[in-house]
Amino acid sequence: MSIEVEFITGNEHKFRELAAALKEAAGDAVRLRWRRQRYTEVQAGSLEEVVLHALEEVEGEAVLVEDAGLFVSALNGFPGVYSAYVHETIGSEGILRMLRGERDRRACMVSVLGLRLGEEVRLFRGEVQGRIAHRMRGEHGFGYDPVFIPAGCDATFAEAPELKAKLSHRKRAAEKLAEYLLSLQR
Ligand code: ITT
Repeated sequence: MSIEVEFITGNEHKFRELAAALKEAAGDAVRLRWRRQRYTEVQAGSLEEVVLHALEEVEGEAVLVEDAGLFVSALNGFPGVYSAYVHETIGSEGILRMLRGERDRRACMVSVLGLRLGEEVRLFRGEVQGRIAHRMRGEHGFGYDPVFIPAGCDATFAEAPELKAKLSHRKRAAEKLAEYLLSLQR
């Protein structure tokens, strides 16, 4: 038996990364389909609230949405829930500018996946700690990947996609999601 889930996102990178992570964690037991659709991202205080609101808006029997963000310690967690808007406006360069001269480069990337299966709603959170590079590095990935270096590493996610596939916030959230979906099939 396998479960088919529709991942609703306008971002193809997110779809590819999540599909690969789920495949690794659940094999053929979970099939992820991509529904390329944008939905309203409410202005809220947490990624969880954004996801819960999105799940109220989208239709479907087995649907998944994700809200992700970059939380920079020296900026008290900014851009956080505003990550998409900040990326569209000032980009990763803007984050580098705000951190110019700052020694505390710590940051965290977070993914919150929201699943609705019939009436049941579940959230799965994944985090990866790291730091902000001093300049943009690497060609792979998307979003803030060129400036994010996971803890214990020297390369940014954009320089080392294999590293991102192994330990990203999305990978960690996907493992929790896979565990839940597999538990339904036992
Ligand atoms: P949706 O259609 O799924 O909302 P999105 O690209 O708007 O796609 P988010 O709102 O979840 O995705 O992402 C917020 C911002 O964080 C956005 O600018 C992304 O590019 C960036 N981001 C998300 N995941 C990332 C990742 O794995 N690495 C680097 N940046 C990421």
